[in-house]
Amino acid sequence: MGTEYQEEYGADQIQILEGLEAVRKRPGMYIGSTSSRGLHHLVYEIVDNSIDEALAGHCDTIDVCINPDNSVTVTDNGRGIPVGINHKSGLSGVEVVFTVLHAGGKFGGGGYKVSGGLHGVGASVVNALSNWLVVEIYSEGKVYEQRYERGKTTYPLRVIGDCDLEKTGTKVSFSPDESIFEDIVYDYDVLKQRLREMAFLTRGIRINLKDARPEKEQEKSFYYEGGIKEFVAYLNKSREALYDHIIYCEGQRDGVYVEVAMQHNDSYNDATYSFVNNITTPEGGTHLAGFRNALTKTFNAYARTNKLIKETEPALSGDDIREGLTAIISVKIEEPQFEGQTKQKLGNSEARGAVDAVVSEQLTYFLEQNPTIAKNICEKSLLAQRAREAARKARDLTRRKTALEGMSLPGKLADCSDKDPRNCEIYIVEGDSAGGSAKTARSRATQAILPLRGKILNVEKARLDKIYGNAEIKAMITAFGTGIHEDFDITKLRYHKIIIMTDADVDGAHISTLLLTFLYRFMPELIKQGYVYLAKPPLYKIEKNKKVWYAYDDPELNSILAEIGRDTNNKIQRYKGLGEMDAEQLWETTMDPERRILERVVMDEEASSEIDLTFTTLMGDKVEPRREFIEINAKYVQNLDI
Ligand code: TTJ
Repeated sequence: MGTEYQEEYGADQIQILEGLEAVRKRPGMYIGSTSSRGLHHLVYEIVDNSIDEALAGHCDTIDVCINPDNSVTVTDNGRGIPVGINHKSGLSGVEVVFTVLHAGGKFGGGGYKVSGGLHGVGASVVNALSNWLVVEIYSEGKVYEQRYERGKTTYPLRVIGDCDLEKTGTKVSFSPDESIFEDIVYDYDVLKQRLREMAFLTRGIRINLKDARPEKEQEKSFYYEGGIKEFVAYLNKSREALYDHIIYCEGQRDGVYVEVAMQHNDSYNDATYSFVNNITTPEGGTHLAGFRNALTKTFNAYARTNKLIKETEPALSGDDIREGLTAIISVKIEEPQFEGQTKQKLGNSEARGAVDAVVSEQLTYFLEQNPTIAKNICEKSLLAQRAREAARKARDLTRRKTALEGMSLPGKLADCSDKDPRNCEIYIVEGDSAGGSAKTARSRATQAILPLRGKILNVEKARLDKIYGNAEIKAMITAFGTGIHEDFDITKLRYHKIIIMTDADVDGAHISTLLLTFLYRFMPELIKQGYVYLAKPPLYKIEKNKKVWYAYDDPELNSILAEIGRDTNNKIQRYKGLGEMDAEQLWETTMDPERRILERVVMDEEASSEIDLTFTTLMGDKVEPRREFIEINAKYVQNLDI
């Protein structure tokens, strides 16, 4: 049967096999990488197909299940992938979808196919990168099935049973190929975040996620009637909103479907996230530019007309209006063009005009209808304008100072002697006493120490002028050498390792988070390029017969005790802070490059709205969401890689 079937295959089939072989040879070209990120992309790739069916108006529920064998099953209640024979290839529609590269959704039906970017490469790529894949289609009272192995068809589409006439849909299970991926274990939380985002971006869809692996059983359902309006509410949940309403604009122009939702809060950050065909565009692009233009233009026009700004006063800048703004821009385009180094920036010029037109028109109307909200936003923008002016003056002053005095490093910095940044590290140390030990302990050639006193300024809750006036922040900026904001120049970075060293307790964790918040908001490139680390001091010192061990967590303590025997001669000391270690111990355990543990701080740009939420929740004013957040999700610290 196998050979007979293969003989029926002609040139088309040979091409198909070559196509999928290319995917297996260079998987990174198709799914970005073979790391955990690529592994999770497989799921999004499949779910995208069901989302497309939902956008076409034929599907309202998608189930995603992580199975006990770590395969994944995606089920929808759409019309089902066509089971009929495609005349050109002689294959069933199903087989075309799973074996022909770039065939996803391109046939029949006039459906609105919106995939793009890294996604939208099609189900055939998932198939090629799976050990096995099984698809079932429910259509016209029959259940169809086909199975593939490493992308290769094992038998033609067949009927395996009957089902209810009303039941329609598609079910796909696949098992990622462990010879392709670095790791094939799915992370429930990673899928949860992305599926939640997909649900926000597709109003009215229900997405159910289930983990069926023993010991890991859990499930979650996402359904947002308000779509991106609820996304904005979710991002603002740990903030004080400036007004209750969530401003919403929607429209279509030049083949671009535009949706925008926004609401200001009392913070000073711009939390705008843009998407194209449900894919995040961390580098923005034409849709974001159109939005910003419309926002600036519309608010200035309103403020002038209503005499909120005098004729003699300068216009509000975009930054002023976006201070404390949370916004989602979501566009859908038939053929998105992605630009930039990482292909995360939308290039289609028609998107600029479409977003600009839709937002300008509807926002103008909204402001006219809601004068109280309009005035509220304009007043906040005017305050932002004044603070920005004050900050600019403060910055000019420090700039002039450094120009006059040369690069004057902060007095508290104990710098290293080596001047090659690649060899140099700077330890940011909490408190003067630990700072003192670190200065004694360090290797002078390559390790610099900057002690910071007491609590660090929470940049989530301070305006720019206050931030630039803060002594600890000024010390860090001058020590790093890169400058900040528009002056930021990573090539001037004086240390290729910026190491945050704080006590291993709650206060220490808080200080680390404050420092990371500052770096994330003001010098994100440092994190993106992997220059930021957390030092990991030991939690325990164990002594027995004059021998010493250090344990960095409880499991390690237990394994050391198991090894040396639990007896009364053991002396176990629980370190409460860095201050309890003398310089030698600090060197041995936390600073010696040969022995220390460093955690590199990583940032998943595709998850930036979640990272943002992490910082606002951890650092914001509202206590309730913070508690909930810490309880369910110590995630952000766990996100740090060794
Ligand atoms: C395409 O146009 C004709 C009617 O069916 C349309 C279709 O293919 N719908 C569809 C595909 N619904 N769901 C899918 C699908 C679902 C999964 C889980 C995986 C794949 C590859 C497709």
